[in-house]
Amino acid sequence: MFRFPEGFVWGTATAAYQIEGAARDDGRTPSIWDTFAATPGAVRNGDTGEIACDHYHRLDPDLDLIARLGVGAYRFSISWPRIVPEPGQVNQKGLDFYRRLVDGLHERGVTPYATLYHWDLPQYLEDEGGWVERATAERFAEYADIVHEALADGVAHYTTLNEPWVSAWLGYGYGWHAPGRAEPAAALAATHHLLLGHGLAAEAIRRRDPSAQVGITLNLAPVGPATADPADQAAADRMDGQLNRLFLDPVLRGAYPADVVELYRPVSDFAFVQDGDLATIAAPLDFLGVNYYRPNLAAAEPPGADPVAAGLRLPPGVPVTAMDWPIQPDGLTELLLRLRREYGPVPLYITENGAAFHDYLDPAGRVEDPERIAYLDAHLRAAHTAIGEGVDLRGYFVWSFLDNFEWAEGYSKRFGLIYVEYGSQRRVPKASAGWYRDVIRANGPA
Ligand code: GBH
Repeated sequence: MFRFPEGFVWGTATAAYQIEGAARDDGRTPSIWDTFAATPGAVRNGDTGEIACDHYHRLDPDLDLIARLGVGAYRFSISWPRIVPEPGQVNQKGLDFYRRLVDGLHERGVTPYATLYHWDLPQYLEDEGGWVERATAERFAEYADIVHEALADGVAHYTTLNEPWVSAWLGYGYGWHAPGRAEPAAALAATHHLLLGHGLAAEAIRRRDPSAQVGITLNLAPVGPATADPADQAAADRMDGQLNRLFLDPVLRGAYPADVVELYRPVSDFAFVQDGDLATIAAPLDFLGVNYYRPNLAAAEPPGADPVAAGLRLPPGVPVTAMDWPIQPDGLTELLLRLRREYGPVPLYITENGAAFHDYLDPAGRVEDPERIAYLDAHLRAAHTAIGEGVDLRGYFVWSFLDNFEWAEGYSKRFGLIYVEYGSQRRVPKASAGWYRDVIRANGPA
């Protein structure tokens, strides 16, 4: 009953800064996350990605664990400061690591899906203004070109950016993520330059290989009003505008949403948008990556306050994960149907879905995580429902392969299918890893 289409891609995902460690090895220079994590008070418990899961030094055993999960695909990201450690330099040792990763996946029958940017901007670029500056979009396209030249024969699928909303708004708008700036005008400029970087990078990759599969991954959430009060509905429209449509509309329709431009008129005139930019940004995608964790509930924010940062509410009585995110799988069906209805038939992948729970290694050496199994099972069923309604969903990647550095939450939140004991770096597959293996074997949940 829950069989997925023939050829459906089953995968799992990670990001470079969250797992690699080896922050100073083989010529890597700091990213904005090294700098931010070293700032007192920025990350819970003062955690950093300096060692993380030490994946950089444990590549082969980790590849064996990926193979044992039975996945057909592995989504990873490439660390920009490993590849371009100084302006204008190319670091062969950095490229070699990803070459070993890609070759190791192929040897094990796993298809690589590479993400070019999962939030680790070289610090030297931030020192020049980071994503607030147009030049960063151009530097990103050059970096994409270098990576593609090195890996083209091994990687067919590229995601330019992971969740540009998070980079722009958590990084430059609210200061909760690196680089820790809290200026809405900077977040808007960063939004545009990230999207321009996506467009320019896609162009660079397609110039070398017109058959490359190039997409972008967005964090998307359906947004509803907290009450029937029209003021809450208006707040939900603003939240949806900033979180979803500010990214979907330029990429899939070639225009910024007029209501969002109007909302931010007091802080920005959008003068950073130059002739031709939107055509670059809106070049057809080979796929759209969707990261889904939870739907959002909006209440009227105080005048002038940010609609997302100030308007978010929790639905009463709904169970939550260890992140305090409500568990609402129906939101995934709703989101996928909306994408199809409002943005047309672009091929979709769920490039992330998963949950943190309070996992622990029991005295018998096992990690029992029935809540994660229930979460993943329910979300797969929700995705299957959308496919039944005509959504062109091509694959699903569990976040995450390993427990890892959960950004501002440090190591306190565990999303992995595999438990990581950080002191010893011992890996223990959780019960959910065995469950996922069975799902993949049967091409759907039992
Ligand atoms: C993803 O981010 C990341 O890609 C991944 O690296 C990370 O480890 C994983 O998820 C788990 O966090 O709820 O309205 O305040 C997800 C980030 C969380 C997206 C917070 C937007 C903020 C909007 N998301 N959410 S809101």
